[in-house]
Amino acid sequence: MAAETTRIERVEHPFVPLRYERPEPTAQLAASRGFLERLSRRRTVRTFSSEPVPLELVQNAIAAAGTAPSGAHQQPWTFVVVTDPELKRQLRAAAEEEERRNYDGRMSEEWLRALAPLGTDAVKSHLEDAPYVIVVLEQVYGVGENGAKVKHYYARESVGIAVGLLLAGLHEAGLVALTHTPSPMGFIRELLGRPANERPFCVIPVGFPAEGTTVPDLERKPLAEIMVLT
Ligand code: IYR
Repeated sequence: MAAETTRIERVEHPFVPLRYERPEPTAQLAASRGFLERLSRRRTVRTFSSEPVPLELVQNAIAAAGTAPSGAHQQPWTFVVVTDPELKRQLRAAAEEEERRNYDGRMSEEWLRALAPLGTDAVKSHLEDAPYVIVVLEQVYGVGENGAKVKHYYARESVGIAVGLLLAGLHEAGLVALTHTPSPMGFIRELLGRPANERPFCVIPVGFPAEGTTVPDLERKPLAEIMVLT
């Protein structure tokens, strides 16, 4: 019976052979080390040059993000690439208004202390300076034919994975980015005129670093601290 069911499903949802080329062990190790070394050099940057960036670099990184695995392969993400200076200005103004309230009382002392090493404040010039501001939206549910709601599974987790790939792709392209989570983010959906099923997930200004950019002197946890082998 089980075999029968499987056969019928395979006719409706056929599989194709996996395209997989097993690398030589030495090439495999070199690729893995190279990837780690390149990613280790990624830093979050908060000051951007307004120098233009070829659009294809951003398109390719977003297409790479779109290769992320997702719950039930529903691909519950939208990436809005904001380039219009007026829209960027409005984004900045709205974000700064909210952030001023955060920094002037909405955030706890403990939170402010945790952020102190990063040097963040309510000034969000990156939203205007960076040539691209990618707004990542989570499709909380899908919209089917005649507007019916389609349940999405693990949308948040899926979008989180996609953002990881996006950041890696931008870094590979020699660009810098900031993973920015304005809070609250509701204003963004309105400003961009996005539909009700899309919830802003994060905002990623992208570009080249401004001349003289500095970053906090941070260290990453060593492997021994983040990996448990049992
Ligand atoms: N959303 C605020 C505060 C902020 C919170 C965390 I957690 C950060 O890692 C950085 C900033 C802001 O954008 O400034």
